[in-house]
Amino acid sequence: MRTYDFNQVELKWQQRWDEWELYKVTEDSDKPKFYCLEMLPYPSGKLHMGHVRNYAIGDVLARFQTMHGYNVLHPMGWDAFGLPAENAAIQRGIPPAIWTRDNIAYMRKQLRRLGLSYDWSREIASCWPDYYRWTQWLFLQFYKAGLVYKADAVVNWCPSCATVLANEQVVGGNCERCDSAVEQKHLEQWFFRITKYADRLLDNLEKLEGWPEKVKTMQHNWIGRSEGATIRFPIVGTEKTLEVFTTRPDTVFGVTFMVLAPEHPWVDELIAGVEHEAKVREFIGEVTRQDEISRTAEDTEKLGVFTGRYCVNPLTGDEIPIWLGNYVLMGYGTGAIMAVPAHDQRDFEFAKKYDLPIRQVIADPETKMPAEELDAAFEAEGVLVNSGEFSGLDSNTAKERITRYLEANNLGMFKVQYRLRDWLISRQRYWGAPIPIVICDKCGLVPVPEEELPVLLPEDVHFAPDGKSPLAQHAAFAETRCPNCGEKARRETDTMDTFVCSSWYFLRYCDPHNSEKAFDKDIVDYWMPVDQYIGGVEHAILHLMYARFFTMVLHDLGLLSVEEPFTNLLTQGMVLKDGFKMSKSKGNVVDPDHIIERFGADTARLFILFAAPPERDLEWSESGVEGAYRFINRVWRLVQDYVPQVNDVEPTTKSDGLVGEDKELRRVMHQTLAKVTYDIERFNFNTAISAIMEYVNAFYHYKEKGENMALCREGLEKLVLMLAPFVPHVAEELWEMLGGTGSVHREPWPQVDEAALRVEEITIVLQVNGKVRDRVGVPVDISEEELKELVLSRETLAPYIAGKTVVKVIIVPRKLVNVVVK
Ligand code: ANZ
Ligand code: ZN
Repeated sequence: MRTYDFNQVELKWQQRWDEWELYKVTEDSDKPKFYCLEMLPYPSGKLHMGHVRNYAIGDVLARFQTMHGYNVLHPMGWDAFGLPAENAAIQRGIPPAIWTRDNIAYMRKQLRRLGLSYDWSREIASCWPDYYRWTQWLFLQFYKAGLVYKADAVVNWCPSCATVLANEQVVGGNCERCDSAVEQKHLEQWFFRITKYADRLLDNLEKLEGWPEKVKTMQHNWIGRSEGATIRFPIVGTEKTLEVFTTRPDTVFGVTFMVLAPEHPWVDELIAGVEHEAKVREFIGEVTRQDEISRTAEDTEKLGVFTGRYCVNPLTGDEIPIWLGNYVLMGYGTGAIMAVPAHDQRDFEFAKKYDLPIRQVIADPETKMPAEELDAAFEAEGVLVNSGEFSGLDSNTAKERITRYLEANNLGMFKVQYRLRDWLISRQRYWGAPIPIVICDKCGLVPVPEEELPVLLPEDVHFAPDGKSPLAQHAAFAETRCPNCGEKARRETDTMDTFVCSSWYFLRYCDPHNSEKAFDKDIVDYWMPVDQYIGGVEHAILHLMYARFFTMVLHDLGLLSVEEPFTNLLTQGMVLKDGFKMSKSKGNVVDPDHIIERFGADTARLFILFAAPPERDLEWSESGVEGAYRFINRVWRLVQDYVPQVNDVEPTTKSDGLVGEDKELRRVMHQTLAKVTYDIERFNFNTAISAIMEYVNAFYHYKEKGENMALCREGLEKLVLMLAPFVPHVAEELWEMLGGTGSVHREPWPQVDEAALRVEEITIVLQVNGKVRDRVGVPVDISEEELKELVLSRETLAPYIAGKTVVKVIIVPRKLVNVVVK
């Protein structure tokens, strides 16, 4: 008897798969396609368990769909630009290109060792010139379409990483990566005009039926659509009107002051020459050193200063003071607000602190009366009071009427405002795709001609943590000639946010070697959309939003047909150890390499898939891993025990003629198959595996007495086929032992024989005091208790039993029931 040697088995089959090019796919119009995609990893050095989980889930699905006759695209690649490579260069003097290349080589080996069914001929890395050439080309298409612009921006600046950070990369005022305090800084930056797509990104969410609700809610809130109005307040003594955005035009009669963001462009002009100008300037200095997040935090003290200027409330005619305040941000609406302290808590706190008037204009719809005194803002909607001709209206009607009044009098208009900002894509870093633009003194910003792409990233750069991009100091890169006028000019030395690179990689996988285009439209149209996308929930907002945006733009540019990239999305849970996410700092990391060394890839995969449903967090368990290993051994022995007896036998195909234990085993077999099929389709891998385990128990049980080899043959084949997506190597080995030729992964998924599911019925004779009174059909496996109950409640026997006492019920199994009455 051969023992299970996982190393020998796994390496043998991995080598065969390579030789056979088993996972290589091409477009095939005769087959339905299935695009199974897992989020590509950052090549940080080594795989962690989260990767293993993510990829094991995808692999089950890819293999399952292949067995269902789909032409499955299952690719893998590397999100290879980014900061860690540069930090390694600064700290350890290894060039980013080398560091990245070595990490990719190591991690690729790890992925192969896990036996994942990737078509490696489609591998891509975002840092390879034949990839970023097309990232740059896409940038230029966006540029031509007016979806890219350069503008001065106040940006989050990490002094330690010396780079601009997106708002989302600032956590609690600190850099997400290195935790240093983030500063605010003015810089010329490149933006993608994603706000142009805000409505579509929002509206389409409804159509994404295969996405988790929680992810859609997060995107919904991120886009943050608000309906309201802009209202213009004339500034006293000038020709200017101050415009605000409000969601509550119904409260306009309650405005008692105005607040501008300290960065508002009119501040300088407004305060020039006012008495306490110096004091105001000091305040501005203080606030602009605070970051946005702490400025707007609920518990941050509302601080402000009076500008010395007034404007007019266009509805009441009142003159009201203009203040500056820390809680108003330049990046939202118009950077100015009308303050309604009676109905907005922030304004309320501000008014209390600076002793500004509070006027209630919305009353509780029950009492319809203003309160004597408010101890907090009344923020709900209600009935208007103290609001002239609009008093008595409910908030909703008033919003509409007041907005119409403003529009009619040219004082404002209906407005939809989004929280979503344009996407800041430039980074003052080296290890990224260079932005393909030349800056010419005469011609301005000039796109690099497409035929000159890629703008290659030089490898001989000098790193110093001095806050400047190494590219800017690299003369051979930075100095160039203007493509337009031929004069000396400089290259843009900013590189692109890595999220740009990962916003279209799923398209390049479809046509990865195209040297003429980013991708061929027909080919992309064959594969897209991705049928199943699998990844971490940490990408619920940015990556998924950006990828959707890219797909919509490329659709609009006629480069592909779909408009949404991902039909179904699965966000997998974390891998925990002792209740915490595995992390170096907690010291609770389990290294996939060690698990594979001790138990093999099949065991690692089986454990991870069995331990929890994919969406839930998974608690690592040593004994669970051992259990998975034992189960594989148990299957191994079962098959071995039957080989070679079953090898030249034709498998059963029908339950006709089978009786007793034989018939029962075949029923369990097909019932298991039905359940496993149903469960895999719903990602309930854990319950699918436990059904297979029960089936194996039933098989061992049968083995003690049953000897129908045709039935065993069918049973073992089904077992190996059902296991194939989960434990692909050992399934191949067992398939081969059973005499299979070729790969088990090219076999069709077995069909459930509905007839086999039927529970066998037998006819029982019913007697009362020994006289036959009726007959009844019951399942073979009915218990004596159930049978007794059924008989005593039977109507046909009632006339013979009614009013009498049942003395006993005699049961002759599978034949007869005799009720004895007195
Ligand atoms: C007057 C008012 C009265 C407001 C009231 C609210 C309640 P959302 O829902 O997020 O769109 N606002 C507008 N621009 C702002 C900025 N740049 N910085 C800080 N706050 C700003 O919120 C819109 C509301 O947030 C606006 O409606 C405005 O305050 C404030 F009883 O205007 B409201
Ligand atoms: Zn020029």
